[in-house]
Amino acid sequence: MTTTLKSQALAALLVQAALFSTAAANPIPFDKSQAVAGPRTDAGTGLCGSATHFLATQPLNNKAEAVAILDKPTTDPAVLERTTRLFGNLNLRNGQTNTAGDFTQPAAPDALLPYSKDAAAMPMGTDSNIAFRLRGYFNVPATLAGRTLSFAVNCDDFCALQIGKTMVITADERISARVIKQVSFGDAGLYPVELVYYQNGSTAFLEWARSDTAVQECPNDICLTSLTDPAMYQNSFKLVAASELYSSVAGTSAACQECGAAGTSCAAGSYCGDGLCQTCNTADHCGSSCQVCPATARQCSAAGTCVECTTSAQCSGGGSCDVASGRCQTTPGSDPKYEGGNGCTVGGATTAPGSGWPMLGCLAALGLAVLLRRRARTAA
Ligand SMILES: [Ca+2]
Ligand SMILES: [Ca+2]
Repeated sequence: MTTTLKSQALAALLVQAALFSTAAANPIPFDKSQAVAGPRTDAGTGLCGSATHFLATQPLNNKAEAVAILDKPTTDPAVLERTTRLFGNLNLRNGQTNTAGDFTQPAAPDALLPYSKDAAAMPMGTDSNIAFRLRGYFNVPATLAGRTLSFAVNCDDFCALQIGKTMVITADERISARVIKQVSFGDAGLYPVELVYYQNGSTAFLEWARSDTAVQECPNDICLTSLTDPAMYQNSFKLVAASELYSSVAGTSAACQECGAAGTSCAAGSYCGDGLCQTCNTADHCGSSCQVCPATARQCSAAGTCVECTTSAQCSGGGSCDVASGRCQTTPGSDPKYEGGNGCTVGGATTAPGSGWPMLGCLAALGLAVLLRRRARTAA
């Protein structure tokens, strides 16, 4: 890029920053209309990342240029190499010095960006020309719903964080590597996230953190103080943890295959959800045919069929789930349709089904009847 182009870009970004500085902090609102499911209770394992080591004809200048690289097929001459996998540690750096960012060892050890010039990088590269896209879900438990949270990114050269359909943060190291934005989730749930990053040359790092309090957004959108500065932020910023990030709506998608761009598709039995190929294991995408489960059977079983329940917690009124049939059963004796079904018959009289002592009594009666019949046969 020529010096003129660079200064023009800088001027445009400065104007943008100045415009934003006049607006008072107003948390970006989210509600369940942007979530894909209710909150998860199992621990997450991180986001899916796709990193491309690209052939640079000139440095990338904005998100759209990075996305264009990331969407290219691996056969494209601009794509030198691509790797996809789970990323649990969103505290990344390249192999150069002065790339620790705000969060680093010993409290928060950094991970190496793919294509860093370091033998430990997976895979190793040149430290330069890296486009990186992380996709997946951020879990909002009931304890975080309704509060004002503060998201912060710190990156070199560029990163952009989107949640649901809303662009939350764009940080450009030429203006400010570090940006803080307040958000508020009205509802608990699983929210799609996408983090796009690129590195042209020299130093490179990417960090995504959160404070569960309303931290003042940076004056002029230029944050000069480290997010880990105890006097400024009272240690309220923590890196977003792997345990609150997911690679799929249900289960995990460790293969991290992206989809949605031209020429991409997902294998049979999987579907493209929020840019990732995911197993058809949800109520809206169930089984080998990836069917939408009907209102009367909104659970997708492990076998890939739509059922009423897979656990008793999904049965209302204290009923229990018969996992084999996937049907909720009411408490025995209270539902006419089960009456007599599990009872035992002694001398033509049906005994009501039950558990515990009544059942033992029933078995004892059966045993006595058999004994009496044998005696009668012996006598005859
Ligand atoms: Ca760091
Ligand atoms: Ca850089």
